[in-house]
Amino acid sequence: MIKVEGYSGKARATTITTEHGEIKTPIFMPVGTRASVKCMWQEDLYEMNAQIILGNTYHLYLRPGHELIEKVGGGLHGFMNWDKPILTDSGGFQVFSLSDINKITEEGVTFSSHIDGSKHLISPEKSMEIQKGLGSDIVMAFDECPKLPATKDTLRESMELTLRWAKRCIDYKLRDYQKLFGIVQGGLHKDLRTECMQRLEEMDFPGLALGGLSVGEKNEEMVDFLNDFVHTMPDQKPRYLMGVGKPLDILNGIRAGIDMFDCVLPTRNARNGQFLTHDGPLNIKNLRFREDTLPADPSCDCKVCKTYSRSYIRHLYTTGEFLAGNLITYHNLYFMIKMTQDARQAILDDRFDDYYKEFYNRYTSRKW
Ligand code: PRF
Ligand code: ZN
Repeated sequence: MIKVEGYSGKARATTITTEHGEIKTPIFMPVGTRASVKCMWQEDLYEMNAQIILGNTYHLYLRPGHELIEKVGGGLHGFMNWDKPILTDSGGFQVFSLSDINKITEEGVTFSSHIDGSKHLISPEKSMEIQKGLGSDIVMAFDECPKLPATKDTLRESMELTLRWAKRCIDYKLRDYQKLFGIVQGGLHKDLRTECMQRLEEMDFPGLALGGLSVGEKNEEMVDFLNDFVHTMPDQKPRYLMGVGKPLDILNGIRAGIDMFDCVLPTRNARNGQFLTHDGPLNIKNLRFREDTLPADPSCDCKVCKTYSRSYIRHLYTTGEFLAGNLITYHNLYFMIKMTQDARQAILDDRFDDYYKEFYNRYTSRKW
């Protein structure tokens, strides 16, 4: 399912093939939790060259339900009319971060819905059943994601549970075209991570993800871990860093050898007025932009930056016009996708380190 096209240091460019098309990596995947990338038309996403989007088992199971999505659309692709690849997260992480957990047992996780308080059990089999109904191209195993810091004993126990759940996931019959990714847990301990990865490798998942990062540890600890670990992952399988992150985290991940990323920040922060720019994040609420006629990011060639001034978008934002969220989201996703495309080209030209340094220096040199 993967063709590795080249390395520049540990960074790599690949093509991943799925039922709904190819993904050129490194890639940022916009998050469409509830079958919508918030504020975006699918057309906008095609236009900015989004190659794959993400959906969430937990949310779609609760509303509108995977049965309805399957009945009405034959799956998520038909339901939302998106014909490129889709990856769905398994619900494990969202159950832990959003719901009132009642208990975690060998069987699965019992929780109360964040919407109406109703009680549910998601087990590895239930997560697979939901993701089968959704028909995503890439299905994630059901895992437990402990918050950091945690003791090594806790991390080991959690990792063992994740491995037993992984086995139940891989034994479940999905649709023929669906690819199931295993999730490596184990905190910041290289020995636990290596053991977890080897035991997942014995089950032979077609792709591997790193979970349990960006969950309370220092940023530097995550980056050190990635530099130390990612290059030991199997060469001929996609490598996905889950829920990470900010632009510099992604560049650091690419430098360590990660292929795929997702994060809600570019879309969520957009709705709080934050533009990502080559000179660092900029908040449009700031009074200094009141009469500023420049585009949000003068180095960006997206249609928002070609059309509108900071002053105008600030006005939209401060008066509560919905267009503001739409414009900022569009730019931010364009920015993330362009950044990974430029990184890919730099890898193919074997000049990734120069690209990294240039981006990093400019991004960190100016404070708005
Ligand atoms: N597991 C799953 N989804 C996730 C994570 C995880 O550990 C994270 C952690 N950064 C984000 N999304 N299943
Ligand atoms: Zn722009």
